[in-house]
Amino acid sequence: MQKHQNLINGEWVGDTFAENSNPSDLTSPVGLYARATAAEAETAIAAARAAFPAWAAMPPLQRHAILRKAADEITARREELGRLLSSEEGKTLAEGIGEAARAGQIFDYFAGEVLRAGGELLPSVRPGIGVEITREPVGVVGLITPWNFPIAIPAWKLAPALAWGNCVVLKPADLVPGCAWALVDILHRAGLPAGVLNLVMGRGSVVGQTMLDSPGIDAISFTGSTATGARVAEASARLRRRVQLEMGGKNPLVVLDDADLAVAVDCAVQGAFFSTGQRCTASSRLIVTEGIHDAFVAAVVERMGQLTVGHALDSATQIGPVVDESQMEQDQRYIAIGRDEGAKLAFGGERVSRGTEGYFLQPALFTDATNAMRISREEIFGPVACVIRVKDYAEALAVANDTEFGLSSGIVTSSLAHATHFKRAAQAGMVMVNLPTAGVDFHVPFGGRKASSLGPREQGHHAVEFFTTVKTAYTFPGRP
Ligand code: UN1
Repeated sequence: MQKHQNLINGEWVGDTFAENSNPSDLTSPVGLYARATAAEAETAIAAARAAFPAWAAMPPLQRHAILRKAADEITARREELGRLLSSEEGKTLAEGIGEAARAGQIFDYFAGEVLRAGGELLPSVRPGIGVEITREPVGVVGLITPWNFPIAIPAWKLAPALAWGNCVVLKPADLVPGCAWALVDILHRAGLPAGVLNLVMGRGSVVGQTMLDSPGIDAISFTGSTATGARVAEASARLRRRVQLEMGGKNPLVVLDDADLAVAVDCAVQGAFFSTGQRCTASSRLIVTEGIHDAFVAAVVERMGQLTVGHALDSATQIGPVVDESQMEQDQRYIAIGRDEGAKLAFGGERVSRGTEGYFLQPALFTDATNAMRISREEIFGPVACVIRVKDYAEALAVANDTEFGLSSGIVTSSLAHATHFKRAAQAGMVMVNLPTAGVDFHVPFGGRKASSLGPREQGHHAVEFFTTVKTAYTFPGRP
């Protein structure tokens, strides 16, 4: 099996490796990937610090060229990268290739942002004085990325960090080091100077903890669970470090009586079960008004019966495996909890076997759920959704907002009045009308409210808020 080392200060290093497993086929691991020690993580942080002044001062056209070159290689290799992604994470090949292509688009976009960096020029309130507002890189940025988007999330944190002149220490999720390694290899060969980008694959308790405790890291961008996010925030507060946290979701999809049934079913099935439901933007609460409720449930159940669950690389597969044993246990535990709470399991929920040894789970739909049940309140992060029946739009909106989370919120309706009201009243960072709650563009802000997010938005130009710091300079040119 091929061995993949960590990149620290421009060198590939490390001699302890762990197997990267394939959730579709536990007998065919993806490769061996290094596990960094705490000392290696410290070295990576120091290398990033040392590389920062020269990288921040590098002429924009050179930075642009490196990111552009990386974008081109990612795009050209999207099928191979997609296959690697689907092998290590388990989403279908079509989803894997789509995600790899998205990573290429993200680098392309941020290569352009390098050249668009600018500032503001204002007259002072005092005569004869000018004020310049400019942005500077933050310094050394720590990126901690989750397993469910093995290439897109590293890309959407790395590209803006590098574009705006920061140095990076990247710690990808332990379960999916493969795509992060491939991305770092591409960027390294595209010409990044030594130390500008360091890859420290390994355990959260070792590598992640070292990053949290290090005053050498000026900012941390994290995507993952709400519980881990809270630890990142606490450790960072002690060090007065900037944080950007993207955490859980319990996203509502409201379906009103006036919805087009086919659109509603499509949004629900896509949003709840595609990517095996392993998205913080997944629609896990389907809030349905009583006039359409029975027809909607019947149509969703029928569609679910047609979904093919199987090996991620099999072209017929629509729902790949669950990522690993502990996520499988969590999904099944919540399915049991839902039953105990009195919700009705209308479809699926059983572990199924296929030709290979993997974590295959039939997507599950609960009906007769209330918004007070644990299955309606806690993030499951699997292909499990519940239907909550409501009287009318007003009740639907109240239920949609009655959650500790606030990432994405969707509505299916043909009423302009309801759609418009919902866009304003939904307590979420993102609102989708006649679209699934999951699946976002790469060039506009991404993020949520309440327990879902903390700090400035990711993606698009808005990412500038996190990856740069503002300087206000006053000049009095007429003064001798
Ligand atoms: C999407 O829905 O297209 O972890 C992206 C997640 C999110 C990304 C979702 N940060 O699921």
